[in-house]
Amino acid sequence: VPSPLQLPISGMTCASCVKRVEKALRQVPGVDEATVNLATETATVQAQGQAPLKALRAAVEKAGFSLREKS
Ligand code: 9UX
Repeated sequence: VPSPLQLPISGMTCASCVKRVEKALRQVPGVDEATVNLATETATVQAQGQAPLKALRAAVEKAGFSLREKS
């Protein structure tokens, strides 16, 4: 997965949601930084080498949100 990666996130409605998603993404191995824009519902993830999309998705879902594939 190329970095930085833009991930559309569904289900966030407040600043606390944003922080939860950022924290979850930052805990994925290989992720250097993750920031979430609530207005655009997009996470920007900086990762070294391969941060597997599967792991990023799992982290987002574990935090209680969902990830939409960009089509
Ligand atoms: Mo506040 Mo965000 O309950 O889910 S954390 S809306």
